[in-house]
Amino acid sequence: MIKIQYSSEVRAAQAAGTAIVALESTIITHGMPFPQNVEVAAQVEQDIRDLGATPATIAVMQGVLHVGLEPDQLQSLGQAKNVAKVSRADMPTCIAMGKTGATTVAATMIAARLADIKVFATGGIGGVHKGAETSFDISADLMELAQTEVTVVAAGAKAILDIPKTLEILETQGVPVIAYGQDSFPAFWSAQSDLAAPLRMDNAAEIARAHATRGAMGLPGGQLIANPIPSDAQIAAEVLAPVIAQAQSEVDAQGVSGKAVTPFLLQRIFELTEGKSLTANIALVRNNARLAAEIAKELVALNS
Ligand code: PSU
Ligand code: MN
Repeated sequence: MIKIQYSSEVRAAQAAGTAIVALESTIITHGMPFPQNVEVAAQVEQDIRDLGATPATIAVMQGVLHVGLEPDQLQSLGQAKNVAKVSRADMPTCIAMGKTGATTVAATMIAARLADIKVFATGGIGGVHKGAETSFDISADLMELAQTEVTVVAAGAKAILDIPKTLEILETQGVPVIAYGQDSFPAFWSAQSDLAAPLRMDNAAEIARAHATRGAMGLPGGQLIANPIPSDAQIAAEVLAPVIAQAQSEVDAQGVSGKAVTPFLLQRIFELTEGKSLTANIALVRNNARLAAEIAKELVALNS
């Protein structure tokens, strides 16, 4: 078994059998600028603690897989330059070479399962990129959801992605996509989209039971919980559409490809909205962390 370095609070929660929520670190290093990235990461952790659960931010630091970061480790990761973005393909190589890497949704799910953590909160997942019919750019996050038993709470997917194709891949892969408390699939910056979500649940206990039922049936894979952004934090789709179109045209013009695409788009959208995208992002990540904490607590209750 791979060596895992647990934070002191995660170790205590594991010993006590209390609820733990995994958090990713690519959102810290490649999704938000310093210093807001560290402030938000610390705030999201505190939101989880305030609900009586324990946060476990996941990252590879100098070749060691960390599940839960101490405050000084979070600080140094948030300020580090040239941190690798590690997904399923890169996490073992990053560990083997003694490097530092921030984990994507896929890699965070892998680490969460190794640590027996069942629930994970993030902002948005990776998905099928626009133009995937020629670029073949489909995030490894989708295949991870099909094979790793973690419930992932996200605010849907960003409009930088082709959302209908993303939903189709998830359906093909047998991933339950569950909108929380509404019928439509949320569109990250907007609570509603004109796409119906495949499934709907209205409380954390139902989501926990569905997670446990999948496990009891021996089905591999997790669940995607699509939690709408709080209505007061939304940004209208009309405002973002031209921004996304511009960012996407820069990707095409500059030949950005592979794992650089998503960080490039996120950074350009932040710049082009003069930071407004970040304010919305913070509100929805915190909202997702709170729902994840409730689901994790329900799972503990089910198993006791
Ligand atoms: N989408 C967002 N914010 C993010 C990411 C995606 O709205 O921070 C990050 C996550 O870590 C996700 C990764 O797992 O980007 C997906 O990258 P790719 O598209 O290269 O698989
Ligand atoms: Mn990609």
